Amino acid sequence: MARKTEQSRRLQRRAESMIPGGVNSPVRAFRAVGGDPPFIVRGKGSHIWDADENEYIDYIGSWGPMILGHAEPNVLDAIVAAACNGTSFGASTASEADLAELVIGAFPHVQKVRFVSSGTEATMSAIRLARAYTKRKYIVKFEGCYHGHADALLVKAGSGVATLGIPGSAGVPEEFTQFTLALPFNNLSVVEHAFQKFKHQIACVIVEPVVGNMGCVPAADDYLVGLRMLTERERSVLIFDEVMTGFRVAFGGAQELYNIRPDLTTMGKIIGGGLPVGAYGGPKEIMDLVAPLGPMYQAGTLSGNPLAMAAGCAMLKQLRDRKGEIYPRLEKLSAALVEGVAAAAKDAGVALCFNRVGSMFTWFFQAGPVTDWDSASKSKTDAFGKFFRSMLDSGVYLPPSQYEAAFLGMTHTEEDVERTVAAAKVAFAAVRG
Ligand code: KE4
Repeated sequence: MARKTEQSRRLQRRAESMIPGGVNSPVRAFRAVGGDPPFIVRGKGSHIWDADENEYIDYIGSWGPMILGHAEPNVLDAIVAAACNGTSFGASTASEADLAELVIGAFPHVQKVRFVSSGTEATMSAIRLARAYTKRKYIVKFEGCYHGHADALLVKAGSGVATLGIPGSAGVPEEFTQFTLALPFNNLSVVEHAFQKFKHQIACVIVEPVVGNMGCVPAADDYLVGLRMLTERERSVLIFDEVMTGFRVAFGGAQELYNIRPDLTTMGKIIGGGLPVGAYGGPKEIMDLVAPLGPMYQAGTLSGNPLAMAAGCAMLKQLRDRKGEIYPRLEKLSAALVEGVAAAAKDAGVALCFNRVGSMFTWFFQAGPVTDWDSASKSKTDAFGKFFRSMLDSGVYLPPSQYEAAFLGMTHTEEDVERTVAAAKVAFAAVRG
């Protein structure tokens, strides 16, 4: 039965008249997959419903935060209780240290943490802090990694290695990216080369320790260890951008999973329980440079907002208290889902590979392997678009881009997985056309 879309189309037209593209974040506009985006009216557990009363199994989960499912009762209760006391004071509340304690308890390499309102603010601030700490200008990021939309990070990789970043967005002057090196991911020799070329000038290396933003791409064996050794030797700050991986791939994030000590860690998504929270943290030696203690300035009207802190605390307390149950369950059900769909592709003769770390994963429409942006970008995005639209019509809501990670949460069920694999069989037939 064709999915009804009349109400969502009406809402899209209304939104477009007042909001660029009708969306407050570009990926939501479905430009990469075509068709009209459903307007969501509610979520519960692993399911969401749109304005035309279509029901979907949701594998976006707000791009990561919904690891315990939508409308999680403890998170809702915490938000309501906090809201009854007021929504924001611009003054300190105990809830900020409550959340800080939970974050630091999960991330032993974080001695102090500062809360902001988005992952973008977290990474922007961490980079400023790394520059303040090292008194150096250059930064290294990797192709296919996304760390939010701060000017210095909106760069296209330069051609060849160790060339300076080229602005990746209108409105970003080349002066703002002239100190940004955009290098291929999963290649240590180009990082070594950059440190030789810019000796004692590189303030930090920022990396998604499991990349989610070119689709899910894990680090090659010893890659993260290699980055740690190089940055240690060169006295450059290693920043693990754990906005997506924090509390996702393990309770203590990728740094727990791979047993690597970064210098600074950025977080977001899950730590806000679905409300706007970002964070950056690390050793006191570095964090005490942050105003008002030190000379590195960063501020925010709604930083540490009491409702967001309450939601984050309710989320992290459950992950802490149930981690022995939660992470093995996510691992098991995610493996069943990802491998079930891959088997359906094989049966249908559709070229597909996948990467998965815990409950974040991506199916790539190509034979693979996908280990960096160069290989990821060889995916057949038209085939992905056909797959995506067929899955949506079957009631399965996937990230609307080949180059995004999907997420499974604690409220997804074996029945959800069975229905998703069944829908994939239909979708692969559509892809085969
Ligand atoms: P926000 O500013 O969107 O809260 O966080 C930026 C960010 C930083 N670091 C990593 C590793 C991230 O994945 C993100 C944001 N992730 C995207 C998903 N690809 C958010 C979705 C969107 O842009 O709408």
